Amino acid sequence: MLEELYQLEAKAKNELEAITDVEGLEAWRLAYFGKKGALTMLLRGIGKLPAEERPQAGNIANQVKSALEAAFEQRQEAVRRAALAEELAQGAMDVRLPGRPPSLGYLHISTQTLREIYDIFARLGFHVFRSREVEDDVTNFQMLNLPPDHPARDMWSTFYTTEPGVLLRTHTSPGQIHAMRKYHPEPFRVILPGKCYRYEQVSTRHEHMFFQVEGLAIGKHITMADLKGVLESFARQMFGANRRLRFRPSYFPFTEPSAEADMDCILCGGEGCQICKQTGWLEILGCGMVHPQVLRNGGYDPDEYSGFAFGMGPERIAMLKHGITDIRYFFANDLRFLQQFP
Ligand code: 2NL
Repeated sequence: MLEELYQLEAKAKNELEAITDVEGLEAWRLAYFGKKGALTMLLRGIGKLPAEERPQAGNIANQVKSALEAAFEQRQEAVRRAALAEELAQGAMDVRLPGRPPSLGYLHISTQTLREIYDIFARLGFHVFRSREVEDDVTNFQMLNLPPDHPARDMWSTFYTTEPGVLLRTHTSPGQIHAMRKYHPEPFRVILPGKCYRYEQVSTRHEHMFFQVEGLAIGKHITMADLKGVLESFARQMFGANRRLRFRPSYFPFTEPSAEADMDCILCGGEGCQICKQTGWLEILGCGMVHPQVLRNGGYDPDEYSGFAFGMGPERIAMLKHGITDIRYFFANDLRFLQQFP
């Protein structure tokens, strides 16, 4: 009997060592501890032993039983650990995702164009003069030869405020008045960039806000030849060394004479095409010699001083340069448009 118990213990432990899964454990448990298990049967047999053998056999049987129970639990724990390790290894994921690259900002296409314009005029001796967007009627209109009932006021649809005589500037020209009043009687050259506002009611093809860049040169002996030379230099630096300009008579209340400057078409070079509407020419800005009364309003004596002025829309310049077909793209803030000009 004792021999049988020891043999059973050894055999059971051996088998247990080889078990690697839950099913094997359960089969082993049934084989030894089940109702008809080998150990159960042996334990039952103890009762049939002669009385003097029973205590010792019972003792050993209990030791074997405890030893096997402990061995079973140990093995069960080992199998569980192995299963968990396996599961973790199978479901493992790489948490080292690549980082998100920081997206670099860049300047709006209008700002880029403005800065190109500043650079070109800086080389021609013009500095940037900044001025307010909220103006008074006197500076925005009257100082520029536009008295209250002047019909040319129709050229600008104006945003008026509830404050009498206070409005949003319709062009950057009032800033030029501020510049003249600041620098008179010295000669000077400035460009004045900034936002302007128009109360567009009829057409939805324009924004209510747009940029303008005006230039003003005041001095003794300034002539229209200076105006033409400066603007031709600008066109060539902006659009290419061989560009040609032509000047067409026009009208502005604050210049006399006034002109529109056209540039030979950058697409067809003058042959006639879609963008120049078969004319061969593209209108790029308005200009003229500063009206004597405007010089006087700025503090200059027109008998001694003269000057030229011009005004352009940087969005229009950018549209020509980059082939942009609608001015409303500029401030619609659609990234699909803006990202084309990084
Ligand atoms: C245009 C035309 C122009 C001016 C602006 C100006 C300013 C003063 C005196 C004289 Cl203080 N002139 N500015 C002159 C001619 C044309 O702008 O079509 N701009 C988009």
